[in-house]
Formats: sequence, C-alpha cells, structure tokens
Amino acid sequence: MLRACIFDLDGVIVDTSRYHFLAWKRLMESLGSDLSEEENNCLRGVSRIESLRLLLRMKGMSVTKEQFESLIELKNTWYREYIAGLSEKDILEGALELLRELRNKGLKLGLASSSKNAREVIDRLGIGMYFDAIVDGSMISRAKPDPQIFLLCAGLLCESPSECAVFEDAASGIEAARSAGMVSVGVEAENSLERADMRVRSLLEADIDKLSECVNLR
Ligand code: B16
Ligand code: MG
Repeated sequence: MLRACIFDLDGVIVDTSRYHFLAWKRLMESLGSDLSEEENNCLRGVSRIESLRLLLRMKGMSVTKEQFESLIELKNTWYREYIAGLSEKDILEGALELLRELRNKGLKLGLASSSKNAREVIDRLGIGMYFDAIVDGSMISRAKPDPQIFLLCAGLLCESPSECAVFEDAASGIEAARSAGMVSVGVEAENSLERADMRVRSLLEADIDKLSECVNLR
C-alpha cells in the first residue's frame, strides 16, 4: 500500500538546474574552458564534488587539492547568488497541487535532495510545511545512485521502503530509488528515464491512483 511519497528537489519541484549550469559554466570559463548544455546534463542529480571531478576529467584538466577546494567554494558562491531571488513563483507546474492532494489523502511526504543548499531553496519557495521529513546533501555520505538518501528519508518517515514512491528527474536518482526498493516516477520533459516504473513530463501528469496500483502490484 502506498503510504509515503519522496520528492527530489532540483528538477522536480523547482528548476534550479539552470542556475547550477550557469555557475558551472562560469567556473569552467574562469579556467579558460567552456561548458555546453549537453555536457551539463551529465551533472544532473550528481553531488557537487563528483560534478567537479567529472568536469575536470571531461576536459582533461587537473588541479591541486587546494585549487579543487577553492573551485568548489567559488561555484557554490555563484550558485547561491543565482538562487537568492528564488520565490514561490519558481515552483514547477503541478507541484503545489500534487503536494496538497497527497497530504489530503493522508500520505506522508518526504524531500530527498543531494543539494547541500536544499534547505535554503525550500525556505525561499516557502514549501517546508508540506514535508514530514527533509534529507539534504549534508546528511548523507554516499551520493545517488546509492540508495542511502531515500532509505534515510523513509526511516525518518517511519515507513517501509516498499510502501514509498520516489519522484525524480535524474537517472542516478531513479537507480537510487530502485536500489532502495521503492517505486520510481521519472519526471522529465523529454520523457527519457526508461528505468523508471512510471514516467511523467511534469508533476501535472502525476496520477496517484495509478501510482498506488503500481505499488500494490509489486
Ligand atoms: P549543491 P537534487 C542536486 O539536487 C542537483 O540536481 C545537482 O545538479 C547538484 O549538483 C546537487 O544537487 C548538489 O547541489 O551544490 O547545491 O550541494 O536533484 O538531488 O535535488
Ligand atoms: Mg534532481
């Protein structure tokens, strides 16, 4: 029986991926390189440290440990500048309606984001009151696709993983949900998350009855 829904943040509830892209692009340009939108797609749902490792590998660049630390810091400073103007208007279509519908149905709600800035984003959007549990990047030691973030969230919600569904926009998040033994819903405009149990282009298309059936059929 479906008892809880766990939401990713970036790309599912709010489109902060644009700001991550701008900050990474600015960082790569400061190093005399560049970043295309396609290259940036590989970073979706990936932790900050792993993103920089990937970028440097992709561009055949190497930096010292100290430089790595300061680059990570700089990217985050720029990213935080970009998200300073976030407000309720930036919540993606269908998200608020879905959160309200799920709560009205008596389901528990969790938020599980790899971002260490997740709480600031949630505060700026004014949506903290919808969630019974929030797990952010500072609470985990292993990034998605490891299931740790979703298992921790289910634990805080006091629900069994098999009775939780996850809404995710990144392939790494879908893998994490699968490994956690949870039903996964891929939320992505191109509808390309083939490994997800269900797929929607936005939360507007989410159908709770179908999702419940999917959980019951397992
Ligand atoms: P930060 P999510 C992820 O958030 C983003 O999708 C990913 O692009 C970002 O690198 C990661 O958080 C870390 O974010 O630098 O703010 O700690 O999709 O798991 O909500
Ligand atoms: Mg995401």
